[in-house]
Amino acid sequence: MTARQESRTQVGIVGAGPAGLVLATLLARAGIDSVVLEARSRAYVQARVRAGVLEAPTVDLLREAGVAGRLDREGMPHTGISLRFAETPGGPAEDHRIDFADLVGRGITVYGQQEVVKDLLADRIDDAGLPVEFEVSGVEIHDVTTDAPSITYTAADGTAHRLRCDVVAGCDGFHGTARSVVAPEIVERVYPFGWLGVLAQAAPTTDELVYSHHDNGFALYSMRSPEVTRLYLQVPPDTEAGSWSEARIWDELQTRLACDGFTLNEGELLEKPSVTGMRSMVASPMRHGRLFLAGDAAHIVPPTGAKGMNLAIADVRVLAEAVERFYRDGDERGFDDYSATCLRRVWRAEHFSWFMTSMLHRFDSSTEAGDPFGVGLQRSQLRYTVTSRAAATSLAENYVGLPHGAV
Ligand code: RFL
Ligand code: PHB
Repeated sequence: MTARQESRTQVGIVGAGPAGLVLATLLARAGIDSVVLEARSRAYVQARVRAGVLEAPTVDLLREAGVAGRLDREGMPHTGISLRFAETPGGPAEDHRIDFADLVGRGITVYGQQEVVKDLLADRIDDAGLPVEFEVSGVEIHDVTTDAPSITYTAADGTAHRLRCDVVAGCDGFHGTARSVVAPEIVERVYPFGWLGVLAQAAPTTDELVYSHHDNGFALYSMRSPEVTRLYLQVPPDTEAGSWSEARIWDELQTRLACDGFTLNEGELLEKPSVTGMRSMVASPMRHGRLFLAGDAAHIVPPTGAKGMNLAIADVRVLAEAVERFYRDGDERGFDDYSATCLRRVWRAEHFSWFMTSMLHRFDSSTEAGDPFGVGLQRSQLRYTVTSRAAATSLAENYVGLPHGAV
């Protein structure tokens, strides 16, 4: 057996999703070296279709980091969303616009997560020549309770490596391994449904996202560009994406999104439909010694509040500041505060995502008797949200994103 190749950096980052790549960018801007280790190929991570909504503080951060050039040119600024529902069961649905600009003076930007990832990889690899190792396997994190942790892994060419560092960032997502090294307490809730998502070559017919509460279940109307629509349907949790024909998907979208004056353009599906389970999960603490968890590795929200990627980016802002303080002043207080600081924002987003999920989905589709009391509560909450300026402002403030450090 050949010996492991040894190398050293300041921060070893596991995972090249939004958390790992934004962290690497912020550290580079502060003159701190890092190496990013990623299990998948560059092409794969650049093509993975996921989030679409950037909060205002996320856009601010990407601008400050100097990686928002294309986002500013191609991102679609939105100043509101619509909640669509019928006043009475079985009645005609109506749109109720939540006007973010009027209510909180800020908006969101619709820009695909994979576009953010492409921009960050281009900045790091193509422009700055900094390291991201793709297609690594067998990642193991060692000695995190000492001040000399390391990461062992097998590189794409089969060679064995040990990366020595001062700090390890576990940015390896929900299915990663870093969380097990921290061994945090986990609290979670699994919802009795999933989302079937499709990406279609079809021009959006409204400028804004539509969240539709319908007797058949929830539907979401979103977009990626002036030519591409992104759509989701609530489905039973164990649904095989392949069991829904294209015709059935469009039929159900037409039914659940039907509203006077609204047309849903249909078009060729640009990728196979996929089903995502819906869960809430919080791991705490988010740190063990010199290992820090960030993003989906530490917490999951159901996508109804559009918070997952934004939370991942908020975590690594806190981590980058703590690491900077450590190298600048030898001060570890940022490390000590990391978990509690992040978890305050995490729990706010958990609550908001749970609230949006609870208000908009059908929870009773599996039982014949249904849950008329639950539906009555949902309708009441929807009405209250669209008729009370205070309630609408609360939704708007959470949706566009509370300022970093505000909670
Ligand atoms: P990621 O993006 O999962 O990245 C983790 C990376 O780690 C790699 N990895 C490993 N690398 C090395 N060794 C290992 N052992 C490894 N194990 C894993 C993985 O290959 C991957 O590249 O986590 P990160 O960076 O924390 O980012 C989180 C976001 O991706 C996630 O929260 C969002 O996609 C959630 N989300 C949404 N978030 C929003 O802010 N707004 C939205 O509108 C939104 N919509 C969504 C969503 C997620 C969805 N799905 C599919 C889960 C809509 C959907 C349908
Ligand atoms: C998306 O465009 O993928 C999207 C938008 C809003 C959400 C979730 C996903 O709440």
